[in-house]
Amino acid sequence: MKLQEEIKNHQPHPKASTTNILILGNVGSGESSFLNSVLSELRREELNGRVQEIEAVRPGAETSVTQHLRCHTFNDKIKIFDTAGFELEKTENATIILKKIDGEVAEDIKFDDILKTKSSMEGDKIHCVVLVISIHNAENLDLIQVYEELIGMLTETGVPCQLLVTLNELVEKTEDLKSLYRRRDIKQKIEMLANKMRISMCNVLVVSNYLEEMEINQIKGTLLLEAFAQILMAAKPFQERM
Ligand SMILES: Nc1nc2c(ncn2[C@@H]2O[C@H](COP(=O)(O)OP(=O)(O)OP(=O)(O)O)[C@@H](O)[C@H]2O)c(=O)[nH]1
Ligand SMILES: [Mg+2]
Repeated sequence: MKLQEEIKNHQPHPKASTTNILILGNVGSGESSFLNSVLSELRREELNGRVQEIEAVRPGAETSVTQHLRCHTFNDKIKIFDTAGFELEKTENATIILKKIDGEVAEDIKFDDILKTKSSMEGDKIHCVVLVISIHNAENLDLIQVYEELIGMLTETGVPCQLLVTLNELVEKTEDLKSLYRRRDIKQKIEMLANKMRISMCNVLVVSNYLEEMEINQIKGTLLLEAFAQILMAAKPFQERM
């Protein structure tokens, strides 16, 4: 309850009218699932605890299910931008998006249009980028290298970045989630990812998204809200420096 309240009461720094979060990752990493899961938690009273699929999600898709850059506003204070996941062979899409982050992104434009239009868009400055990766890619060195480059670019622009690791069915039984941070196998994989991507462990978050559940539950909910609260917190110092 406390976490949900904390997020509901979130106020951006006075220099920003909303806190703007961009979710980025490779196809199928769980970007839209994370958005759906977090919003289901935040809106749990009005949804009566049901899980809501706001953005479409599809297992095993090779090209991105999400086609447009889409903005979701929560409480008029938080904007979350869900993007089309990039394919490993086409990572220039992600790179170009990041290059523009210093500028702005706008809702509802087609992914390709973001790449074409440069300065004519009216949009929002991004205050934090959430890079999503699935733990099943923990050994995918090509992908890890791309993430490392993206993190490097973000560090250069000064935009805060959080790495969000989504779990898979092998490691996300309720019992596992209860003791998530005590599990050596998960911890090792995440530390290895952080190491290879050169991102501090304090900027790494782990969640298990709602997929087949009809209703939210406390164990997943706590992880999701903790992650989201940390994302909002990461955005603040950047807003202050704007
Ligand atoms: N087990 C498990 N599977 C997940 C989780 N998050 C995502 N997935 C799987 O990944 C699939 C794709 O998730 P999406 O949220 O659509 O991925 P996306 O990053 O938005 O992908 P695109 O929009 O296609 O670029 C889901 O249908 C699930 O099968 C998770 O936390 N746990
Ligand atoms: Mg998606």
